Amino acid sequence: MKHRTPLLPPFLVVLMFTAVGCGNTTTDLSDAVPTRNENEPPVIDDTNGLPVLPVHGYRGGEFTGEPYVGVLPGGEGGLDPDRSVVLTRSDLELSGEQEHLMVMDAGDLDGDGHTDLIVDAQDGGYIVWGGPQGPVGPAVPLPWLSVDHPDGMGAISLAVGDMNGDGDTDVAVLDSLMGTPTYEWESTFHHGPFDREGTPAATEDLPLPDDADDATVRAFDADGDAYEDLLLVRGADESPVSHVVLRSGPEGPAQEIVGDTAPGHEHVAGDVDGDGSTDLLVGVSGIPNNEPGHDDELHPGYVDTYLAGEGYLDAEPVRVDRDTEGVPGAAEDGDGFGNGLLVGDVDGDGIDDVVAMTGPYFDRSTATLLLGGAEGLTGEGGVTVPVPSSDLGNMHHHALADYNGDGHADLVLSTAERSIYREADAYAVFLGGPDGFADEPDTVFTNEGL
Ligand SMILES: [Ca+2]
Ligand SMILES: [Ca+2]
Ligand SMILES: [Ca+2]
Ligand SMILES: [Ca+2]
Repeated sequence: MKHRTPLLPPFLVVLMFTAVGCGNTTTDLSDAVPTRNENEPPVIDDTNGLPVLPVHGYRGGEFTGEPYVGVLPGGEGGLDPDRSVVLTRSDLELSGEQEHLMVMDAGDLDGDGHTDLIVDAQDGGYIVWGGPQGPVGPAVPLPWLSVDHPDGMGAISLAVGDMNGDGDTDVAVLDSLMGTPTYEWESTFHHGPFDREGTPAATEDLPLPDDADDATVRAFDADGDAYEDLLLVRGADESPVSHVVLRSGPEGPAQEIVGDTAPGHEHVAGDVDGDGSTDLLVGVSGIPNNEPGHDDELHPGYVDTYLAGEGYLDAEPVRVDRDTEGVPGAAEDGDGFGNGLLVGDVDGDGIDDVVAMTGPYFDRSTATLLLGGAEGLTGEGGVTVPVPSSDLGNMHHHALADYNGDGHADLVLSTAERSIYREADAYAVFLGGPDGFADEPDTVFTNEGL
């Protein structure tokens, strides 16, 4: 059964494409709680030109603490918790105390150059406008973003980007009617810019394929033109499923179906061969879904790359697993390779690289760096980083962006959102360099001091 998973994400968790598993009964708590889209492009800080990491959580522990949303700015150590801007419900002038706050996505919706946060506040969807010092209250309710419709219609997914190429940031919303066997859904395209009341310049229907009921949407540029395209990420609990690339144009998103990917669990988009167009990478962990109705088989994990180009989704992807030359370790059943992907240029050669989390199973105990190059993603130069242990839960892939501005993407691991009964969230930042990452994180902190 589905639960509501605004997602994410992942900019923040930012823009990669993490398929959100639902209703699983395995030990992977990460798939039992809402997550954001972690591989989306970093949001640029309003104050020092470095990326910021939008965050949400609880001060003082979930269920007992105070929920907040905000941003962690980039800085010398990768992320600068001392300069964080976090806002509680009272800062946002929202009623209620314990209701969660969650950043669903971020972007400059009013075109003033400051990053704005789209927030699920449990009783509705809101925008928190950005300013020169970061996000500020009060939160402004968004009538077009229902997260608690009386009939169960809740926005499960947003895509933020300029999909009609006019220079203004747009928002595509996929709503789904939960808790019924009918899987009703509706989808809308809101043109930017948005005024300070959150009203879009125009709104129209977003035509999606008939089976979008169990899906989420992500924005990414599939063909290198001025229009951000959509990836419709189908959900199938934890089983690998294919996802649909939809081309955008002057008329907006979903003008044409480009094609389907092969079945996978995880997605990121980046230019891993340096030709200027965005490639699509699909991680297949090989860990079977043990719920009834699924027949996936246990196998070694792998990462498939679809190098962008005409008809690229029809071409055979380039596959990397742990038996590929240069990749540390050896492919084996249950290795969970590719169970979590992030993309960014770590070695600073101008070509995107990939961090693939590795098991065993759902453990994500190591992060494997795979370097991009003229031939795309190969095993060449692959290195692994041990994932630090934390009293606050298992760390997982969170973000990969150049937070200290030295030209090398930095890896953020965290416990955020991966523990249901968390007391606090822990973060570890590995600064990127010409040789990848050090074995130990450069910065470790928790959200208690934010
Ligand atoms: Ca703004
Ligand atoms: Ca636009
Ligand atoms: Ca690179
Ligand atoms: Ca860096």
